[in-house]
Amino acid sequence: MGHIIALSGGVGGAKLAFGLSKVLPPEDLSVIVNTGDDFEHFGLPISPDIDTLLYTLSELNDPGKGWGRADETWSFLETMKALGGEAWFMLGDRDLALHVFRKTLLNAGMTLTEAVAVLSERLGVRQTVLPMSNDPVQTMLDTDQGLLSFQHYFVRERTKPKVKSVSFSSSDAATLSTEVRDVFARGDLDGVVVCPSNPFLSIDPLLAVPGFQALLKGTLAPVIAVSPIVGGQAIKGPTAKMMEELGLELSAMTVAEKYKEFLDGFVLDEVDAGLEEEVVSLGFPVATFQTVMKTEEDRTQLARACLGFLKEISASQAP
Ligand code: FO1
Repeated sequence: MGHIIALSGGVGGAKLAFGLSKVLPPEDLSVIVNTGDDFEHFGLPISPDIDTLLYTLSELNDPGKGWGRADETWSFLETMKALGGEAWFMLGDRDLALHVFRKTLLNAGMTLTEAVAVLSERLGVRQTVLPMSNDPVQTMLDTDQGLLSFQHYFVRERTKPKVKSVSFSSSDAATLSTEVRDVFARGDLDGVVVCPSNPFLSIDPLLAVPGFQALLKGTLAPVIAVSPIVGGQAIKGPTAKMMEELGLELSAMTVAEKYKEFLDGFVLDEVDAGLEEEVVSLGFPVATFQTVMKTEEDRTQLARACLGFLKEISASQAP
């Protein structure tokens, strides 16, 4: 197998990226990550999904929460609370050091991609973790309580506001980084896997960066996606509530339709085998695997299955 690109949001996507990291040589995996959830807090740039990938791939992550570090302490947050400062966003002490360090790298003139490369190296991550763009793109939710940025909606307001629409501020002005272009241009690129992340909150920001969809449509390597919706239920996060509010059918078929322009294959969970015919009618092959990843074994098994599916698609497309 040559090089593989994974597209990921935070916790759900990181599970499959972790599985891929266990079955591929580290130099053969690049993960392009959503930065629409990024925001500034206490004057620090926070990149939650990038950090979830860094902590997951370095195995420093808190497996319970899925984000943040396992060996965390909370003195900073407790002190902030005691002072009457903002304490709704759980910044752990060790995590805080990473944010401060990232800020010093950015202040020194590095792009976000360069700063993430330094953080990867320091944390012992040997795979390539790439922000979707070096330019700021913010996921904004128009809700019954006004316009909210992602972390304000998701963490501060605990997804309670009713979502009317989702948009990505400044996405028109964002550009693809050289590193993202380069990884798609690799001659040994053997596949792209859209991880089971929220299509509307985690993958759409990537697709909103001008030129990103053209990379997915233009690559000769097969592009597959793993459904984050299993049995009509979202695996994680606010997907289900939000899709309902936006009037979208909570089905893997909605996801397949959304991605159909650039897909060469779609992965359904075993429980959704009944949808196979309907998805195939969109014009690409469908594979049915166990996609719910509770254990490390589940993650590596799904990763292997996805790589096998990519190989099958490539073989069927060969002249
Ligand atoms: N998610 C929460 O639900 N509550 C938090 O307080 C929180 C803090 C946090 C701090 C650093 C970090 O890297 C991630 C953090 N997350 C938190 C996760 C974050 O909101 C992610 O954007 C979501 O999990 C969506 O991917």
